[in-house]
Amino acid sequence: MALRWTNTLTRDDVTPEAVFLNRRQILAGLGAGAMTGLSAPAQAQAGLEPNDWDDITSYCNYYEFGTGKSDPSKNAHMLTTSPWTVTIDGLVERPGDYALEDILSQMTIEERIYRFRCVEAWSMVVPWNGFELADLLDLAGVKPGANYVAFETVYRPEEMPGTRFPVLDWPYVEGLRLDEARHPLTIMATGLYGRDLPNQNGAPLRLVVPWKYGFKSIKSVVRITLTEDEPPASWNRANPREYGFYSNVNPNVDHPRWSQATERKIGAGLFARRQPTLMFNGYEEDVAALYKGMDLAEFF
Ligand SMILES: Nc1nc2c(c(=O)[nH]1)N[C@H]1C(S)=C(S)[C@@H](COP(=O)(O)O)O[C@H]1N2
Ligand SMILES: [Mo]
Repeated sequence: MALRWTNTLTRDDVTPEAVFLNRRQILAGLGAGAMTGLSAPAQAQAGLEPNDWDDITSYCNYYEFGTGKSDPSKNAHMLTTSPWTVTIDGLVERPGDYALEDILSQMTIEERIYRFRCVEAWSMVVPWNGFELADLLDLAGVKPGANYVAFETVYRPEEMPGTRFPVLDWPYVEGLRLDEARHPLTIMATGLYGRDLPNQNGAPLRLVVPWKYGFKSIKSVVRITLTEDEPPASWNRANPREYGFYSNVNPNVDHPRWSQATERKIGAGLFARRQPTLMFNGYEEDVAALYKGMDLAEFF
């Protein structure tokens, strides 16, 4: 589909100064080298050695391709990821169908090494490549009155064998509060280890929110809608008692069926010690202010 907007903005025009400074401060807190986007304490935490390519691309959750951890790596090649269009609509100044290549030409792709915590008490550390969601929101121009960002995954039954089963309501949907969406740790990932994102990991464009459980990080995004009210989220809708809208990693709030206090790092070996799970997945210093005054046992 054709691009329905044009603009001559540069990155400096579309990046509000506050977000830009915030990113600089975060980067300034880093140890030598990599642009990981982590605060110094988050980076210093143990176990931030990235998982290897094979673990990251063969142990996946992408139910549209089956519910087994290895199903996505076997089936996701069926998904056509080019050309790709993202519809951005709702409370935005420039709604429309944005061709992915046009989006990418305006974004700065960085590497971010994030811990990724999954609700079933396993974790990985993933070197993503991507851009900040805030920059994409600025491209579309968020209107006053928008409080939330809703996301939708592509739904193509003929390419997605797992959608024959009513495990979830398809298409997969997720949502963030606008301030969570604009946080500099929140990225849209387009790659892994400097290579194109494999389909099983959500090609060509997926959300990564490193302080929340994995299911928040919706894959293969085709629609982003700015809304006034809290949008639906697939796992919350399927089982609201077990999965809240916020889905922040919180070792103090157990899942009804398992403890959330520790995690097993994938690839660390069968006999490796479980690691204590950190509040907000280790990003507490960066994100705790977003939830000041909220009862996180109620808003889980
Ligand atoms: N569209 C879609 N997005 C999804 C999922 C899914 O089933 N469908 N699974 C979620 C869950 S439960 C997790 S843990 C992460 C896994 O991401 P990864 O396979 O890249 O590790 O993707 C999330 N995004
Ligand atoms: Mo998950």
